[in-house]
Amino acid sequence: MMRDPLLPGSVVAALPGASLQKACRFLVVFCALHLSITLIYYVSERELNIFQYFTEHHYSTSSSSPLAASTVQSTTRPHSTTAKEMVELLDCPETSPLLVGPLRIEFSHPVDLEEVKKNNPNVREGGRYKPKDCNARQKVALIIPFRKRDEHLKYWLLYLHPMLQKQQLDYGVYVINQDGDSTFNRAKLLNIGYVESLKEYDYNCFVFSDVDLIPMDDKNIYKCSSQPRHLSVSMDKFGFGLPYNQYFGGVSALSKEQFEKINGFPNSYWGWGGEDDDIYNRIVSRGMSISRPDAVTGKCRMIRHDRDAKNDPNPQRFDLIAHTRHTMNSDGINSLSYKVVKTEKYPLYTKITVDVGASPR
Ligand code: UDH
Ligand code: NGS
Repeated sequence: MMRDPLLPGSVVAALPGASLQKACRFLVVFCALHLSITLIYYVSERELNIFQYFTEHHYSTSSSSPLAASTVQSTTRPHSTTAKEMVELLDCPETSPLLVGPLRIEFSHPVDLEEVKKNNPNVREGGRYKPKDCNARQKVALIIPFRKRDEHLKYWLLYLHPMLQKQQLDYGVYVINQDGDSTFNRAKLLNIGYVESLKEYDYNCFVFSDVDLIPMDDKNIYKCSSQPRHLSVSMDKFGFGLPYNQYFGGVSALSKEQFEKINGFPNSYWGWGGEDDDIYNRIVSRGMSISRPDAVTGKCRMIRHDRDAKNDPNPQRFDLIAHTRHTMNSDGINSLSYKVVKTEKYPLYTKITVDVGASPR
C-alpha cells in the first residue's frame, strides 16, 4: 500500500484506493461549498454596511455637496429604518450654495407687501422660515427696534426675506414697536425683542437690525460667530467704511451666550446716541472682541430720512458710556421691565407693541 503524505497513515491503511478518491472528492466539494457560502454572506454584509455608512455618516458631515445631500435625503434607507428616521434632515452646508454675492438695492419704487408675500411663499405667518431640505445651523431671531417707520420696514422685508432664505437660516422676524410718544429707547426695545422672541422659539442667535439698513451682498451672513459680530461695517452714508473703529451700531449679531455674558443691552439710554458704544464697552469688558465681514461683503445702504420726533441726541450719553463697566451689572436684561400692549402676527413679521415707560428726565 502507498503512503499518502497528506493523510494520516492509519486512515490510508484502512481505505481501499477507489473509496479514498471518493472521500477526497467529497471533502474538496464540501470545502468549496462552505467557502462560497461564507463568501456570499461576507460580501452582502459588507455592501449593506457600506451603504449604511454612506447614508448615515458620510453625507451628513459633508458640507460641500448640497446636491448630493439632497439626493440622499430623498433616498429610502434600508427597510429596518423607521418612517420617522426617513424624514430626518441632514445639516445644511457650512456655506449655502444658494448665495449669489452682490445685490441690487434701491429705494425708488414703492413696495407692495402682498407682492412680497407672493414672492416668498415659504415664509410662514409671523415671518418665520426654515429650510425644507436641511437642518439650519442656527436659529436666528431678527429684532428690529421700531416706531413709525412703515415705509422703511417694507423695504427691509422686500430685501431681507429672500436673502435670509438663501442663507439657509431658521429664522423669525420680530418688529418691536415702541408704543406712545415718549422718548425713543432703541437698546431697551432690543432687550425686549430678545426676551419676547425666546418665549416663542428656542433661538440661539439674535440679529439686531435698524429698520433702515439693507445689506448689499448676500454673503454677509446674518448669523452669529464665536465673537459678537458687527454686520453693518461698510455703510454708504460713511463712504463704505467705519466711522470709527469701535463703532457697533446698525446691525449686529450676538449668540445667546454672548448676550447673557454682557447682561444684555442698557435700558437707560433715552433718545439718540451712545447705546451702541455702551454695548461695545460691555463686550470688550467681558473679554470678547468684535468680529466683522470684510468691507466689500459688509457693504450696505441706509434709507435716507430726517431725524425722528422724540429721538433727539441724548445729552447724558457721554457720561453714561464713561461708566459702562460699573453700570452694566445692574442695568440690562436683569433689570428689564416693560409691558406688552399687543402682539400681531403678519404674514412677513411679528409685531410686538410694548410700553417701555418713560425717561426719568
Ligand atoms: N427708530 C424707529 N423710529 C424712531 C426712531 C428710531 O423706528 O422714531 C429705529 C429704526 O429702526 C432706526 C433705529 O431705531 O433705524 C435707529 O434710529 P436712529 O435715529 O438712532 O438712527 P438713524 O441712523 O438716524 O436711523 C440718525 C439720525 C438721522 C438724522 C438725519 C439727518 N439728515
Ligand atoms: C456716534 C454715536 C453713536 C452713533 C454713531 C453714528 O457719535 O451712537 O455716532 O451715528 N455715539 C455717541 O454719540 C456717544 S450716525 O452717524 O449713524 O447717526 O451710532
